[in-house]
Amino acid sequence: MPDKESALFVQPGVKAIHDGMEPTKRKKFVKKKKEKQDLDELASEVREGSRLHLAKAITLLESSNVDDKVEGQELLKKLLPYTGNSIRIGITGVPGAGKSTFIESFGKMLCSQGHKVAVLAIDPSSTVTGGSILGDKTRMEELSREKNAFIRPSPSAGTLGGVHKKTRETMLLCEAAGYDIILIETVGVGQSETIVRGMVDFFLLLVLTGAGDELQGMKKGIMELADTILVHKADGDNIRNAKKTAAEYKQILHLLQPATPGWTTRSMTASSYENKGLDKVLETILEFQKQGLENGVWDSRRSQQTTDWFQSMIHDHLIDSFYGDPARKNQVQTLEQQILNGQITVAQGVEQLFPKEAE
Ligand SMILES: Nc1nc2c(ncn2[C@@H]2O[C@H](COP(=O)(O)OP(=O)(O)OP(=O)(O)O)[C@@H](O)[C@H]2O)c(=O)[nH]1
Ligand SMILES: [Mg+2]
Repeated sequence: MPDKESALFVQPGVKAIHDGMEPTKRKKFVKKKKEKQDLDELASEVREGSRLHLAKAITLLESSNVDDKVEGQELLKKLLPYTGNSIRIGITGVPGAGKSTFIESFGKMLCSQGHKVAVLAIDPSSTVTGGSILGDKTRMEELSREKNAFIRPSPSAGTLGGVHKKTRETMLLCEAAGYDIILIETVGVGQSETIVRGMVDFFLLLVLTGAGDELQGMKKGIMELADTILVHKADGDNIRNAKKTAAEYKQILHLLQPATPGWTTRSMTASSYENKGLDKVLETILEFQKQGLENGVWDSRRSQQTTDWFQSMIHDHLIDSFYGDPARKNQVQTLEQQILNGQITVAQGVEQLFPKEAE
C-alpha cells in the first residue's frame, strides 16, 4: 500500500451510502389511477355538451403523444355508443364560392330551429401553411357566438390522410356531444373532396354563375360526387343569371351518374347574404335523409364508409411500419439502384424485400 502522503494513496471508504444517509427507494413511475377516472369524467362532460371539454377531447385525439393516443382511443371507445345520430354534410366549391359564408348563414338558421351544429374543415392548404381557417374564424363570427354551435379549425399538421382520420374522429366526438348536424367545409381542389365524400351522408357543391365556360371546365368528377349543386350568391343583379345557371346544371346532371343510388342530384340557387334558398337546402337534405333511411342507402353507405376507413388505416399502418424501419429504407434504396443498373428485375427486387417463407 502506498504511503499516506503519496498521491497514489486511496483512503479506504466508509461502508455506507455516499453521504451517509439512509438509502431511499427510487420511485418507479406509477401510472396514476386518477387518469382513468378523468377519462370517464371527460366523457361525461362531453356528453353533457360542454364545449370546453369537447375541445379538450378533440385535442387529445389529435395529439401525437403515445400516451395521449391510447387515452384518446379509450375515450372514443367510451363515447362510441352515443355517435352516429347526426346528419353529416360535406360542403365543397372553388375558393371564393362562399362556403364559409354559407355555413355561417345556414348554421345560424339551423341553430335558430333548435339544431346543434358542429363545423369542421378539411383544408388542404392548411396542412402546408398551418391554417387558413384563421380567416374563417372571423367570417363565422356570428355563428361562433351561438351557444348551439361548435366550430373547430382543421388540424394543421400532417398529411391529408392524417387530417382526414382526425376529422372523422372529431366528427364522432361532436355527435357524442349532441351535435345533430355536422358541416364539413373543404376546398374543391385536389383530393380533399373525395375524402370528404367518403365521410359524409350528403354532399353539397357550391358553384357560381358565369355558366357557359365555367360549366364546361367544371370537372365532371366533382359533379358526380354531389347530391345537390347550389348556385350561390343568387342576389342583386345576379339572381337571373343564377337561375339560368341552375337550369343549365339540371340539364347536365341528367347525363351524369348520380352520387347516391336512387337520388337524383338537384340543382338550386341560394344567397347567404340575403338568407334566401337556405330553407330549401335544408328541406332537400331532410328529404334525402328520409329517402335514404327508407331504402337502406343511408345505413349501407355509413357501413361502407367505416369499412373503407378501417382498410385505409390498415394501409397507412403497413406503409408506416415498413418505411419506419431505417434498415428497410436502405435496403429499398440499394435494390432500387440494382434495378436501375439492370442487375435484377423489379419483381426480384420485391421478392428480396418479402422473401417467401421456407416451405
Ligand atoms: N353576393 C354575395 N356574395 C357572397 C355571398 N356569400 C359569400 N359572398 C362573398 O364571397 C366571398 C367569398 O366568401 P367565402 O365565404 O370566404 O368563400 P369560401 O368558399 O369559404 O372561400 P375559401 O374558404 O377561401 O375557399 C366573400 O367576399 C363573401 O363576402 C352571397 O350570398 N352573396
Ligand atoms: Mg372558406
